[in-house]
Amino acid sequence: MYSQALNVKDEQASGPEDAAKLARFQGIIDREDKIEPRDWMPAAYRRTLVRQISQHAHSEVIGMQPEGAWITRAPSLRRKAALLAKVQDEAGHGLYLYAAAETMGVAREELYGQLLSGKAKYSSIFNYPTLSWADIGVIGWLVDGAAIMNQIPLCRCSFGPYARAMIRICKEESFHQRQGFEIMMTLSRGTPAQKAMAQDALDRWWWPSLMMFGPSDAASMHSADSTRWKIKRFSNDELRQKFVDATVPQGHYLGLTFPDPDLKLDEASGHWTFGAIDWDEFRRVLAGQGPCNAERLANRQKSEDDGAWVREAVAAFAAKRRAQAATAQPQAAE
Ligand code: FAQ
Repeated sequence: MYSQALNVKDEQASGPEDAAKLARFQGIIDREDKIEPRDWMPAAYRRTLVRQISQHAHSEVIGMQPEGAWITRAPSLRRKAALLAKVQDEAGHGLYLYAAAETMGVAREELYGQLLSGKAKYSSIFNYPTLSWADIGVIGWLVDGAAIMNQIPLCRCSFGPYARAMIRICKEESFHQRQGFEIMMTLSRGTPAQKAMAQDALDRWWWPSLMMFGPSDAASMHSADSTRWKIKRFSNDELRQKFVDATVPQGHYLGLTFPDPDLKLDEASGHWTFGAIDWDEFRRVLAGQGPCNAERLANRQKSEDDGAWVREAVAAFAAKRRAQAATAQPQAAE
C-alpha cells in the first residue's frame, strides 16, 4: 500500500539537506501536521524512525512468546480465549508496524534479518520468563500498562503512518491491560496460595517493567532529536514517573506490595518516588545476556525457517498469476 515511498528513497537519502528544505520540514512538524512517506525528510529522521518502528515491531512479535507459552495452560476456557485473542493482537501490531516501517523504503525481510542477527533490539522486557499463570496477569497489568503509557503519546507522533498505526494499537492494548488487571484481581482475592502467586509475579516483573521506558534522560542518546521532531512528546523519565504514579495505587488496591523499600508518596509533589533502577541488569539484557534472550531468538529463527516453504509457495503462486495475466491480456484486447 505504501510502496510508492520506495521510489523516492535514494534521492532523499543522498540529496542535499539544505536549509530551506529543513525549515519546511520542521515547519510541518511545528504546526502539528504530519510528515508523510513521500515528503522530503532528513536522512537522520528516516533512520531514527526506521530504527524505532522496526524495534517496536520486533517487540510485538517477540512479545508473543512469553504469553504464548501459557495458551495451553490457561486455567479456563474463558481465560484461554482471551489470551489467544491477545497474542493474535500482538501479531497484528507487529504487522501494522512493519508496514509503517516499509513506508520508509526499507524491506521487511531486511528488518527481520536485523532482528535475527541480533543487530536490532527489541524490548528488554520480553527476555524474562513466564513462570506461573500470575505472570500472564502481571504482563497485562504492568507490561501493557507501561506500553500504553509510552504509546498514547506516539498517536500524535509527527510521522503519519506510525501515528495512525498507534491509534488502533493503543485501543487493543487498553483491553490487554484490563484483562491483565482482572486476572490479578481474581488471584489477589483468591486463596492464600493464589495471592502469593500474584505477589511473586509482581516481585519479579516490577523492576523490568520500569526498565521498559528506556535509560534515564541523561543517558538517552536519541531523545533530543526525537523530541525536536515530535516523535517523543515526553521523556523516558517523565513516562516512567507517570507509570509509577498510575500503577502504585492499583497495586495497593490489589492488596499487594511493591518490591521497593524506597517507594513512598511525596506529599508535596503528589508523585511516588522510587528506588534506584539496576541499570547494569538493563545493559546485560540489551547485550543479549538476559534470562531468555537466546531462547527468544532461537524460537523466532525456527518459525522463520519453518515458514520458508509457505513464503516460497505464495511467491510462486503470485508469479504464476502474473504470468497468466500477462498472456491473457493481449487476447482480451483482440
Ligand atoms: N529495551 O536513546 P534511547 C509492548 C534502547 S511494545 C530494549 O532512550 P529511544 C506491547 C534504544 O532502542 C514494547 N532497548 O532510545 C506488548 C536505543 O538503542 P539503539 C516496545 C531499549 O528510542 C505488550 C538505546 O537503548 N515499545 O510492550 C529499551 O529514544 C505485551 C538508547 O535509548 C516500543 O518499542 C528497552 N526497554 O527511546 C507486546 C515503543 N529502551 O536503537 C506483547 C516505541 C531503550 O540506539 C505483550 N519505542 N532501548 O540501538 C520508544 O518509544 C522508544 O524507542 C523507547 C526508547 C522509549 C523504547
